[in-house]
Amino acid sequence: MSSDTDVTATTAVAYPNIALVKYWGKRDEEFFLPVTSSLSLTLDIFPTTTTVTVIDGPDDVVEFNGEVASGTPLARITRFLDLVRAKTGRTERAHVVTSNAGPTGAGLASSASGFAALATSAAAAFSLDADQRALSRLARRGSGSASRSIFGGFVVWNAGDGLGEAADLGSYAEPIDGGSLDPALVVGVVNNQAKAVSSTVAMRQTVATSPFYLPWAESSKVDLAEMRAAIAASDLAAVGEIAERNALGMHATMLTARPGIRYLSPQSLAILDAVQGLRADGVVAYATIDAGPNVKVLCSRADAPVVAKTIEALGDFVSTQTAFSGQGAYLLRDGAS
Ligand code: 2P0
Repeated sequence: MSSDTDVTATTAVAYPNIALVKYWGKRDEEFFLPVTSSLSLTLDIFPTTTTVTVIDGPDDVVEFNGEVASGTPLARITRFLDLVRAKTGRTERAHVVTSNAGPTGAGLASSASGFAALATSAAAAFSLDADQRALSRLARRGSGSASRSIFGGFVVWNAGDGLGEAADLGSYAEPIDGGSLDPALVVGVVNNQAKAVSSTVAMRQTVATSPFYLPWAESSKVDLAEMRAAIAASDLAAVGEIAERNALGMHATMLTARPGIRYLSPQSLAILDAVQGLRADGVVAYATIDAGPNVKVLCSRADAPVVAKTIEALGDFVSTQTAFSGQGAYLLRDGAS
């Protein structure tokens, strides 16, 4: 029996989210404060499960998908746990065991589910008194998009105003009513390997150098307002149209960074063509793409099989996974003994 058994262990589960109005660019890197507000759908596939145990040892120990972490991944988690320790006034180290059911670092939102699960489990293990909004703000400090995975369904991350500690309180996610929408996201997986350029680095370079960045950020405010209205009206076609234009605009900002950053591959473009073909055939299907070549196709639950079949018919280079609206982060059990 491990010496961990006499201390508090908590396990949390969180799901990835896919933004329909994207977060791309920080106004404050230390506090993970975004330039723009964003809006997402939490999925019901590819969960992260994370157990945090408070330990007596000298250092945090992290096991990631069965391997002991070191270097940058370990440092990122220790830095995050330092925030929890600072908020609680506690000094103990933690043993973190985390696993992703889906691909890691492939533009499939593993850092969103990862830090939402870590925030939820670490807060419980260190007895941090935090409601969901506070957990969203905490998760944000690990990875911006993780702020949204605290909640299920459609979620808005309010950018807030200002910089530094004073702005921290105003930047959090909250769920919004999805009306009668019952969307599916058919994920066309063309590459499940970790990306060469991280989102953090890519968005920093984009904000600093792309002449298209500010116009996109401005247009994103319009997209968010129109997206809220489209969701309130349960208008899936409008939701898809806005999501697709917002994502393509985000990729335009990366392509025009100096040097340019390109996550889109020929396989991504083949799927975009197939989605256009589906629309020409009267299927309500729209694409969104994140920091990787994989394409997510928004459609109704009823149309998901035909969308998946159409994408798979493109060839062996692509497989699909169909996701629906999923739940927010939750504690699996309290392992305190
Ligand atoms: C999003 N992405 O809104 C956007 C769209 C990727 C493209 O949030 O630097 O891993 O840790 O805050 O959250 C991916 O960026 O970046 C992301 P950090 P994160 O989902």
